[in-house]
Amino acid sequence: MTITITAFERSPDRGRGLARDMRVRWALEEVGQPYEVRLVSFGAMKQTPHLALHPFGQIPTYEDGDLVLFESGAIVFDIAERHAGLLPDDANARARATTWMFAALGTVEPPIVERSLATIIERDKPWYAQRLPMLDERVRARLDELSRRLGDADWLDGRFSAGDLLMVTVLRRADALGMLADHPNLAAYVARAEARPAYQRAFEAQLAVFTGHSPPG
Ligand code: GTB
Repeated sequence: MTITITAFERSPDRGRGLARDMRVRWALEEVGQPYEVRLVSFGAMKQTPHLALHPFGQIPTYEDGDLVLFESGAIVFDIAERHAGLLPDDANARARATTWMFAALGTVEPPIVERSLATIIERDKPWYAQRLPMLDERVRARLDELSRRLGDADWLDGRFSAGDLLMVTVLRRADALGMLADHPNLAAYVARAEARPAYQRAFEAQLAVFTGHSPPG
């Protein structure tokens, strides 16, 4: 049974790989699992067939035989648990990699998403100009802390793991806001991850949805 995921029929990011199907595609590419993509419109996302897969009417979803999952973090975790390549075998190293997965989604992603949404949703509100510096500061503080911890290491804890995969997808959203410029080690970390062949295959596949051209190969 082929794995099927869902993604935006028309992603508002215009193929920049910022929507959360990107992390699922990338995880599947890292572990060498083929997958199919069902594209959904904003309307279809909120209707019964899709709501049966995703209670909140969002993408991505993940179907593998009888198994249906939503929440990109849980999907990446399940892929990493079932297939070699994204989590270390050693129990302690595995727990640390899992910790970085939670840190990416629970601690680093929220201020970046809030900052990102403010520019989209609140730009015309009277409080926008006053609120923006506070939102920027929250992102900057997290990036400072993460940058200090990463230092000059290639990855967050030894070898590349699902923790790095999620963290990089989160940082790419900060990069799209121009917020990695003050943290060259984080920018280099993102570039290192983006150079991975699995990342590039995933990126090309989601870009092909936007351009309408098949990905190379
Ligand atoms: N916590 C969930 C998860 O991790 O899977 C969040 C899923 C989620 O937010 N999905 C978004 C969605 O379906 C798409 S990724 N939104 C439609 C809706 O809620 O009605 C978020 C996203 C959207 C657009 C950009 N962009 O244009 O840059 C980036 C990220």
